[in-house]
Amino acid sequence: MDINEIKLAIEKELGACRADIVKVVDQSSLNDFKGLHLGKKSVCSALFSQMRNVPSESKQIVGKLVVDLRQEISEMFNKKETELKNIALEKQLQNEKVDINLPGYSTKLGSKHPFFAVVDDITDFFVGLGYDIADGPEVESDHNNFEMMNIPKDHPSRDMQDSFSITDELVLRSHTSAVQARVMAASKGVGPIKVICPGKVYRRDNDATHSHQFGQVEGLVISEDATFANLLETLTLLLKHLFGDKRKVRFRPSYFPFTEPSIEADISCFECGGTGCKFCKNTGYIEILGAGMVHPNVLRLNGFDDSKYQGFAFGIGIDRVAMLKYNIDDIKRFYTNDIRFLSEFYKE
Ligand code: FA5
Repeated sequence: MDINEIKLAIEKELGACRADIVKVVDQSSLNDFKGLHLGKKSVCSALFSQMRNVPSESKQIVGKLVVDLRQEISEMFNKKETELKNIALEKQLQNEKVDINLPGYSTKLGSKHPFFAVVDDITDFFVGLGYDIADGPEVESDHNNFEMMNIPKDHPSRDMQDSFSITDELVLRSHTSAVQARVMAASKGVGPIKVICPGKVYRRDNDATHSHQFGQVEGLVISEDATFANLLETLTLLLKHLFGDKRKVRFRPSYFPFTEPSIEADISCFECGGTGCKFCKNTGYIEILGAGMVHPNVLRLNGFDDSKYQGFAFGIGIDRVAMLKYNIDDIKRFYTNDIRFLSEFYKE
């Protein structure tokens, strides 16, 4: 082949390529194009193999022409390949298109249940005074719930808290005082102890201010010098923190088998403000907590030397605090899941 014939063949091949590339519409026709014009049997390959017959003085010129031809065809191929990829991508984007004009779903944010708002408030208050937080199970041994709290089996003082028995030795705990026994056992007779124990408790009770399930926060302080004055100061600070100065607080002597002396604290009634009504059984006050100096028997039973250590303890009713704080008329509202009640505590 002389140089003119080669030039002619290149022109012809380029013309064929230009005509073929416009017919390429998908990957398969693109593959055919590649096979035909860049493959082993293509004009390009044939021209390369003809190179050995080209006279040496023309080799350089002819070689460049053939290399340029292959480059031009490759560019046609690459351009088409990119074009097809873009078309496919565009199609995919169209299919996955999100209509941002659709209105979104608005989610209503809830708020803390009033019961847990009170638990958190009381917990924060005591953590601020340097108390630790302890926990215990709701299914508790008779031993921890009663016996270690100086309430022996068959003793009349058991009547104060009628619990739900699971077996003779297991009960649903009737007060968070059961955690006292656990904390004291873990301390192995060595003080000081300064803990609160928030949790749920169960009793056979049922009226507007008494439920079969309710919450308490127990407090226990044992040291060589904890006094009754410290107890009164702690409780006064707590009740002021919870209810402010408006509600009247009164302490009165009481009885608990695990404390001596014992007291109870009442808050003026949320319904009548202290004049007397059906909620406060005409007393003007609602009982909120029990407390006292830890009974020496409890110290001894739980491994503490009562000639060295003394302490105080208290148990606050969480639901009662919430009722008085938020003027809630029936304790059962806390767990009947009435959304109208709960939505009163939503923050918009
Ligand atoms: C006790 O449970 C003692 N363990 C508290 C205590 C701890 C005293 C440490 C001394 C030392 P009481 O039974 O009074 O005490 O209950 C304490 C508080 O729990 C009550 O003041 C009241 O606020 C709440 N409470 C009691 N029974 C119910 C009930 N059925 N429903 C809702 N709250 C209740």
